[in-house]
Amino acid sequence: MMQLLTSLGSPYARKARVLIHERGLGDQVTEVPTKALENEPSHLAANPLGKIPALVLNDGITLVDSRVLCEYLDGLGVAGRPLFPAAGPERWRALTLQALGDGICDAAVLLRLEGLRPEAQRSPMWTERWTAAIDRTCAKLNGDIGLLGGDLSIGQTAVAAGLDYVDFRHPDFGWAARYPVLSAWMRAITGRPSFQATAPSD
Ligand SMILES: N[C@@H](CCC(=O)N[C@@H](CS)C(=O)NCC(=O)O)C(=O)O
Repeated sequence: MMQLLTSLGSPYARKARVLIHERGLGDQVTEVPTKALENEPSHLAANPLGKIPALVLNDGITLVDSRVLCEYLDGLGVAGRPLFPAAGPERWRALTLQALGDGICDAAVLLRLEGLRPEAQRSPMWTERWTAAIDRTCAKLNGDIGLLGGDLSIGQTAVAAGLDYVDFRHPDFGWAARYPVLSAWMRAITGRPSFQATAPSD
């Protein structure tokens, strides 16, 4: 059995959890709840960066970074369609969307960490920059919703995981009210059983 070091709140790990559901891999992967900031020795042995997700394969080799391990798992899929298009423009669209979705997560995680610092130590400059990055990405996708069309891809999965994480950690961000086209797309994708089964929680 492969082991996915994961948490219920991580938007990066959620991509893998959605993919496992969509690609029929539930009986090949065990989820190992892992608190990223607690530096458990088994976690650091698997990933010296101390980040989740990480995937320990049956032969003990470990894959790190959600982009890497998601593509590996997709190659093992036994149900549904691949989330990583094999080649051509569709592949680059999916990978670019994945980078935008992960980038929303990066900015939202940094905003959260900034918010946990004592108020006097918070940086208005960085707070503004990360907020603007998320908002611009939402505006871009809202204005060009065709980018998010077609069969479920790792790109769509990453964007949805990122936006759901924004709502989870920053409920007052308000992107859905400002970007109704994107919000309608989000309602549809998060209605899938794979997203329903993996909604973020603490
Ligand atoms: N690029 C990485 C990002 C992973 C990441 O930053 N995960 C967070 C949890 S949501 C984490 O482990 N943070 C702990 C740390 O940065 O030390 C991926 O896609 O897997």
